[in-house]
Amino acid sequence: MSDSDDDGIEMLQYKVIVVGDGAVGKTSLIMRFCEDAFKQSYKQTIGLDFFIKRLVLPGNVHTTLQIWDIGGQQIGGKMLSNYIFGSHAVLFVYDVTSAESFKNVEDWLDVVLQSCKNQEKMPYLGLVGNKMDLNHLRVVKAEKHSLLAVENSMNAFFVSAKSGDKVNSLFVKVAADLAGVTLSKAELEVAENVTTATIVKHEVSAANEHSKIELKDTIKKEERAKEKDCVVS
Ligand code: G3D
Ligand code: MG
Repeated sequence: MSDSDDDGIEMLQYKVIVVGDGAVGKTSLIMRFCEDAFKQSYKQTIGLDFFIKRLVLPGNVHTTLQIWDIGGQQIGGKMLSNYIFGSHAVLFVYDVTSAESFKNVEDWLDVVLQSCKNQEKMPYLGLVGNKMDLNHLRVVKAEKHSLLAVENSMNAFFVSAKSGDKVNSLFVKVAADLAGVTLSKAELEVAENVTTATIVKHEVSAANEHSKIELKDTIKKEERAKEKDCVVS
């Protein structure tokens, strides 16, 4: 998806959905990236939230990530397919200290593949092991993670929303891959250290589906007004 801003700079826009079992750290991960903050707990999202972050990638490639938090939606949840449809990337988050949350990634994957089967292009898939700061309690081995990723053409990531480790580079890598920008190791390292102020938090109540249709326009207006750029180049 692309658009131009007021200066005529092409803006690539991507919808990124974050899925996974409850309590794996989806909201924490998004908040860490978008607000560079970690709270011990977030109240359960009722509808769904989405956040917007603008990234300027090497080569002056301007991208906007719309990052959707599915909140309390469970596998089999009625609205889930609607949220997932049209996504450019899906991040499957599990908790490295929970074998169950890792096992359930396959069920999340089934839901996503089913929801996107009529999409022109299948979304980019990322497998994200979170809570790496709890390495001493880790039960999901790196080999299992890699195997699942390879078998399902997923890109593999390990992060800690709590410490912030590898969170920025995760989202920057996703944006770069979607935009077709190749990042050097040094650029990824820079990305890891970029911290930015952000952004806009939207709440879309499940009952108010109409507002989703108007999302795009709202995003455009609000991002111009409130966003700050995150420059990686
Ligand atoms: P969810 O949005 O997937 O449901 P949350 O998950 O972001 O609400 O996080 C669930 C719990 O895991 C929270 O703790 C949160 O603080 C914790 N958490 C999230 N990410 C990390 C991480 O990287 N490391 C550690 N150690 N904890 C993390 P509570 O205590 O509220 O259950
Ligand atoms: Mg949450």
